[in-house]
Amino acid sequence: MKISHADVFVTSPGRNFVTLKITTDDGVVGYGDATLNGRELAVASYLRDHVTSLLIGRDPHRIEDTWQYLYRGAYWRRGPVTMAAIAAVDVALWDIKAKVAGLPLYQLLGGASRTGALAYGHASGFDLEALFDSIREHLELGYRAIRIQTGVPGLDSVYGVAASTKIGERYDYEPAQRSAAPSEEQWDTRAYLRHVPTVFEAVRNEFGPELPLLHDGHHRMTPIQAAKLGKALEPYDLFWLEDCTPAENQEALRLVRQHTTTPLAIGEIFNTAFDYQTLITEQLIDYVRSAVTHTGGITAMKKLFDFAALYQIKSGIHGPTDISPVGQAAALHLDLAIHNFGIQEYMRHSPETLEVFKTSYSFTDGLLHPGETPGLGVEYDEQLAEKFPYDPAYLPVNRLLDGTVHDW
Ligand code: KDG
Ligand code: MG
Repeated sequence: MKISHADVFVTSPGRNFVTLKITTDDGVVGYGDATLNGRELAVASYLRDHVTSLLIGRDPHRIEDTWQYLYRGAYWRRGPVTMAAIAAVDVALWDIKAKVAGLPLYQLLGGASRTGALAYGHASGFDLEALFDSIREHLELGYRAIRIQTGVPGLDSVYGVAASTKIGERYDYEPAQRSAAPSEEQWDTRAYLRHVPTVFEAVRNEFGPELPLLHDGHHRMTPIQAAKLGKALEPYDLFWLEDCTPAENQEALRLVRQHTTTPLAIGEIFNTAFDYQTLITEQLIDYVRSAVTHTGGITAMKKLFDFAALYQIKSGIHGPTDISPVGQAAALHLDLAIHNFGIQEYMRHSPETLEVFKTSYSFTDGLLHPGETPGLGVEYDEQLAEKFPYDPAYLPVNRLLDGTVHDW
């Protein structure tokens, strides 16, 4: 069996996605997600201009060898563009292998370790009333764990707060705005630190102690500010506090950890296991947040989770709507198979997205399941996808009140 074609598709059914399709000489097709929010065309070019021709004639079953060939062979290692491109190839080859075996992918990863993957959804609101409505709506949909993001008094827009909290309108907070340049937002950490604990107190009073609650700090705090927030949130028993600092400085988390028992999750902008080396070996975090799509695919993520398992650190795979349904399905197969599963992020893709990407995963009683279709269980409708051409969109830029550019 040999790879005969490798094609890259860019489409925008509600938002931009990059998809790699690998076809074998006997007609088996595998898909990989190569979407990098706001930088989509860079990954499409990396694949089209430097990778697809190298795949033709290769044995699709040699997944590890192909991974090493692309990673080591390029000489230039790591980085979001490279690792998203490698991830797309890797996931497409796993899709092919599982289809040839006639098995859902999770069976090739060791089989199911659980009945389904606990998923968390995104509730948000500028004020408590809107936030509570959003939480109730998520509970009605069956969510059993919920991320809480709120407005901050004095700030017009805040990361993670949807324009509408009604699911089906603009419930999916989409930070990437369709325009030729990024929008700009404002930020005030002191106002945020004063406000957030009062919101969690109100949510616990209204919804009780059982519901797992999460919060995303989106890299906006210094280590000492993050330590302060972690301490302040301890009475509200968070499932995790995510991305409390910009963690390319891994040592920063040592300081946070010394001050708080609030569990820490990090890694949605990481792209290799090396980004976690200190965090894992020193047990400075509790959850690994990488996306399959951005961290080298199933092959790299399985190794990363096995490494984390040695230190009792669990998974919390990144699953916003800018991960395509192909990337989300890949995550679900891993979630079902690995022992150290923690939780899976699950925002809902728009109806247009789900018409282009036909999925076989399901959501029942708060648990996601990848389904039993051989392979990943996702089909891509090429003809329909052509009706949604690429439309530039950028993530925002954030500034402090005095105009200084800040992490967003
Ligand atoms: O592309 C950026 C988004 O994926 C990111 O902002 C979402 O922080 C995020 C999350 O936790 O889902
Ligand atoms: Mg996040």
